[in-house]
This record gives sequence, C-alpha cells and structure tokens, in this order.
Amino acid sequence: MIFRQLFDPQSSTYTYLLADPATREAVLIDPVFEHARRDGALIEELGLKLAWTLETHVHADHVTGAWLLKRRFGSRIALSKDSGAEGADRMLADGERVRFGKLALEVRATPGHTSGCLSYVLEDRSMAFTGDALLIRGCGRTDFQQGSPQQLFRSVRDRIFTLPDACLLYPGHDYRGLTASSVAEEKMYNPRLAESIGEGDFVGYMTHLGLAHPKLMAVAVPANLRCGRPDGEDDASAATAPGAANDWAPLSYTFAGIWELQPDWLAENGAGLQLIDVREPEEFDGALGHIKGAKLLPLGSLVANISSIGKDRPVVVVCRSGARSAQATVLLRNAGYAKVANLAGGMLRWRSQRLPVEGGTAD
Ligand SMILES: N[C@@H](CCC(=O)N[C@@H](CS)C(=O)NCC(=O)O)C(=O)O
Ligand SMILES: [Fe+2]
Repeated sequence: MIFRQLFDPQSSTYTYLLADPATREAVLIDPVFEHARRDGALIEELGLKLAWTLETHVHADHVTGAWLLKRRFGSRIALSKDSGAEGADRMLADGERVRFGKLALEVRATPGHTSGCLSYVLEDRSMAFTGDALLIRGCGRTDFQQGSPQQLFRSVRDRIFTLPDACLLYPGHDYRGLTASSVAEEKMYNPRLAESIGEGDFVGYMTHLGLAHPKLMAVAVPANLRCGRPDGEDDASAATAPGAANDWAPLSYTFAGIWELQPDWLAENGAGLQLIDVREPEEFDGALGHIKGAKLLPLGSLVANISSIGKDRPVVVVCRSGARSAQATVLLRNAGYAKVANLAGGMLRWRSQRLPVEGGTAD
C-alpha cells in the first residue's frame, strides 16, 4: 500500500494518504483546508486518483479540506451518519467498508470525543486510524460536541483494543510530534485507558482535564458541518486566497512548495513578464543558449542585485535544469515578490521542446 502521514503544525493534525499501488485509487483521511494545495500536489506527483476524503469526525480545531479537494479532483466526501454534517456524498455507519482499488477500510463507530467519531481500520487489520478517539498515550477530550467519557471508554475498549495487538494506530493529532503506536502498547501504557484502569477512573480523569476550548472552534465546527464548503461569496474567494497572487499564469504547485510554469506557455505568453536567468555568464552564453529577453542575474548575486527586478510585473526564473531557479523563487518570495514562478525543467526542457533560443549551439 502507498502510505503517507502528513502534518499540520497549526493544529497538530495528521492527514493520512492511502492508495492502492495497482489501481492508483486513493483515500485521504482528515485533510486540512489550508493544506489542500499541498495534498493535491502529492496526489498528482504520485500519480494517484483521489476517490474519497474521509473524516474521522467534525473537527473543532481546523477546517477540513474535503470540499476543496472535491472541487479539484471530484473526490467524494464521506463521514459519519451521526455527524450532523450536510454536503457529504456518503454518510457512513459502523461496519461499512470504503473501497479504494483492491484495498478497503472498515468503518468502526468510536463515539465519545464527539457523537459522530469514526475509526477506519485497514481490512487486514494491520493499521487503524483512530481520529481523536484514541491518541498516543492519550485520547480526545469529551467536554463538547456531545462528548461522553463513558461512551469513549467503551469505544476504545470494545472497538479499538479488540484489534490485534500488532495493529498500528495512527491518531488524528499529536501535540508532541509522536507519529504512531500499537494496540499492545496503548493497552499497556495509555495513562487514561490502559487495561488496568476502570471506567470510573477514566471518567474522573476526563472531567478534570481543564482544557481551554480550541481557538478556532467557532469557525471550524460550522465550516466542518458543511464539509469545508466556504459560506458565501467572500469566503469562496478566501478559499483560494493563498494562491491569489498566482493567477497570472497557469501555475502548478509542487509538493516541494514551488510554483512552476510550463515552457510552452511561457514561449507563447512571455511578453509583459520579467524573465531572470540565474545561471553563470558562461552558461548564459554557452551551448544551451538563453531565452530572448532574459536578464542574467547569477543565483550567487541575485539578492545583492534584487532591486533591479521590478515588483510591478510577474517574475519567471530560469536556470539549466530548474533546480537553482527553484531556489531563486524562494529568495524572491522572501524578498516580497508575490508573483514569481519557476520555469519547469529549465533550459534543458526548453531546448528538448525545440523552443527558440538566442545563441547556443544547434542540437
Ligand atoms: N489548544 C488547542 C486545543 C486542541 C484540542 O482541544 N484538541 C482536542 C481535539 S479536537 C483534544 O481532544 N485534545 C486533547 C488534549 O489536548 O489532550 C487549540 O486551540 O486548537
Ligand atoms: Fe477533535
């Protein structure tokens, strides 16, 4: 199975990408709104087809990326029938299966943190995604969203601890950076729910956590009850806000965090853009040649000469392969240039596509 654990440092949320390597069908568990672009880039780079986004519950601390990903990939949204959410494609009940290629996740209702909490168990029971029902050496709080410590106790004991001891557990959050545990480990060492602890002890523990409500709760819960669909026109444009300065060209975003532009688009639409070539002078005048209108500013002297680049027009950066120019886009963005893109594949790809150059040797 293809498997990735992704992290949102803001809310300490884990997002899980699972895919069948044969059919490339994928599911994403608990995507985060602000990371939909990152997750989308990874899905594309791995050549996957996003079939489902699955929520473990209606989150109180971050907004789901489900709606944004559905808009981009046509993925279907699924969460618990007890979630109270609208806009999902499928409302899941205990015992159902969510299939992706030849693989499947079994749905287990594990309420208690919220009334609509689900855990997803890989069909061979080697892995379980427990959301906030069971955290590593901890568990989700039970003091809002119809939480109930009694219910959570039974969920963990009857629906998670009954999995094989070796089953790996992947939580919805970890506030210390821990990434995975196992059923055996949590049965033995969970300070709230270990097998030696009784329900009364657990309820006592949970009623005295003394946690402040999540900072984003008033925003996150209503948005998640709409599966992450922004409410109204203004928010819909906010949904694309992180990329608002990137609408001047058909840019794509890589998992490495770089905005890229394809050579054929630049060849047709280069007028009005500033093209900066960050190679060394001998390369600029060397065998690959350079693109007409490109301004030579070697990467080593880019920052010192940055004031010679205008902020009025978008900037495209080029080098031999696209590596040094990717770093140049980072330096430019750090210096306050909002409209910056890397020429994908650099001069090598430009030449391989037989696009015109000045100088250079014929191939
Ligand atoms: N300070 C965090 C609080 C996060 C929080 O309350 N998380 C919930 C999960 S949605 C929880 O159950 N936390 C358990 C704990 O912190 O022990 C925030 O503002 O977002
Ligand atoms: Fe939660």
